[in-house]
Order: sequence, then structure tokens, then C-alpha cells
Amino acid sequence: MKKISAVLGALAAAAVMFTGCQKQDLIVGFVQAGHESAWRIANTESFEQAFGKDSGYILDMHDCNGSRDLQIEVIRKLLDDGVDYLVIAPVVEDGWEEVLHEAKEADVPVILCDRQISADSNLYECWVGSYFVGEGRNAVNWLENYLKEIEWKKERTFIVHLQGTKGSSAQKGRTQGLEEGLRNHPEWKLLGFDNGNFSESGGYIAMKKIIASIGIDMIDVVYAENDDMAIGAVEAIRETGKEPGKDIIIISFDAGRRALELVKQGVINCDVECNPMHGPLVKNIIDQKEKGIEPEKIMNVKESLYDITNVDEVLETRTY
Ligand code: GYE
Repeated sequence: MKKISAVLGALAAAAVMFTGCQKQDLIVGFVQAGHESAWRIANTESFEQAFGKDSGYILDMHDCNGSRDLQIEVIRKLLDDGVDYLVIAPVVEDGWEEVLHEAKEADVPVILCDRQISADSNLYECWVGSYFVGEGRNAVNWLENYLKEIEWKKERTFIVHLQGTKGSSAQKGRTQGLEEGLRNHPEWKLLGFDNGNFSESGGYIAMKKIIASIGIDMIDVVYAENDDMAIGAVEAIRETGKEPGKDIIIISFDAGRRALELVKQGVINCDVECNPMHGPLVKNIIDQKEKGIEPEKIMNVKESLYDITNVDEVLETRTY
């Protein structure tokens, strides 16, 4: 009897020691910009998967509904709660200095993903995302080639620009690409412009407004800064009886599945890919940091461009 209780006692002590040594899951606060687009939903899911059950982390995700001010409020709350890491997908580039100083004081490492910020780079560990100016340039390049290919004869090419969330890196970069194109091509004219805030309804309303003010007949090209706005614009164009993709060239960004189906149908002519799969990359950065390895300051994700010539390849495997 004595022997049995001694064994049980030893086992109990071992169990206590074992749980005592067990590594606690680290808490990663994820301050997501919002849920405005299919891209954003895919981005959130990528984090949920990478930081899911058995990942060794607990993801504390907050959807900040397109508000930078709400993001700042949430960050302060997460710092109060004592998170181990902060991952921020900033809505806009400005206004981050103060709260990032607070994170630094609290000794909480900050990883930025998706859009960038205009603050001192010592305030964050690293940034993971797309090269947005390059995306804009790729779209312009595609248009130059396409017009040659279809032997475009018009003296002037009239472009409508549907812009994403003002002040976000994705908007600034893609807009810069178009502006450079307009400067290099005096025969290209900006005919209409509105902000659609990266949402489908925003794109639809912006396109309706433009059509109401300038009519549909002169429009040659729509440059929509993401898929959701392009899909909204397609809807607005169809309501006029015109055929998007045939009567009007449609250029989009993101290359999510729904838009790629429209590329296949010839409704969207060109879709510049923007890769939302940041979750595993950010998890890898945190894993490395835990081992004392410092991440690269800037990490650009791989991306491509799709039109009717290569869309089939990507549709086979596109999950989002
Ligand atoms: O293109 C758009 C989203 O910042 C890259 O934001 C992101 C952009 C993406 O709402 O669909």
C-alpha cells in the first residue's frame, strides 16, 4: 500500500512539473483593417488558419471596420491586456507614431502587414505586403500592349478611374501607376474619377454617378483599383446596355476567384494579382523571433497578372 501511494505521489509530482514547464500559447493581437472586400476576407482567413488550433498561438482578431481611429483604440486595449505580439493591417498610412511609441514602451513587437505606414521604421519590426506601385505599373503596361494588340485606332483613349480607400498604400500605389501612365501617354485622357472605397457597392455607386454625369458612350477604359469595385462597375455598365470587356476595357486588381471567372468570360480584361496570404508569412516571422532570429524589414509577396491568355492556369487552384 505504502509502495502504491509512493508511486502515485511521484506520478502526481511529475504531472505538476510537466504542466509547470509547459509552454504557454503566445497571444497575437491582429488588428485587421476591416471586411470591405473579398481580398480582405481571404486575408483574415489566412491568419485564422495559420494561427489556428495547435499552432502554439492564440489569435486575438479585431475587425476595425475601415477605421484607423478604431484600430488605435483596439491597439491600446490589447497593450493593456498584455498581448505578446501586435500584427497591424493599417487602414491608412498616416497617424501611427504615438500609438506605436506606446507599443515600444510596453515592449510589444509590432508586425505590419498589407498596407504600409508613414511612421519611423524603428517603431515596427517589419512589414509584409504587396508592391502596390508595381501593381499599378503592371496594369498600365498591360493596357499599352493590349491597345497595340487589338490595333486600337482611336486618337484619344478615355479612362475612368475608380479609386480605393483614400490614403491607403494600395490606393496610393495603384493611383501612382495610372498617373505615370497618363503622363507617358498624352493621348490617354482621364475622363471620370470617383472613390469607391474598395467595396462592390462603392464601385457600383461611383460608376453610376460617372455615367450619369458624362454618359457611357465616350468611356473606353475603366481602371478599378480592386475586384469588388470592378464587379460593381460591371453591373452599372451592364445596366446601360453596354458590354463590359467588349465595349469598355475593364482593368482590376486582386485576382480573387469571382473576378477571375469574369476574366475567363471576357468581362474583365486584365486582373493584376494582389496576394492576401499573409498569415503563414507572419507566423513564420514570429516563430523566428521566438528563436532570436530578426526578420527582414520588408517582405514583398509574390504576384502575377491574369488576362484571357493565362486565366485558366490560376482558376484551377485559386481557393479565394
Ligand atoms: O486590394 C483591396 C482591399 O490593401 C491590398 O485592400 C489591400 C487592398 C485590396 O480592400 O481589395
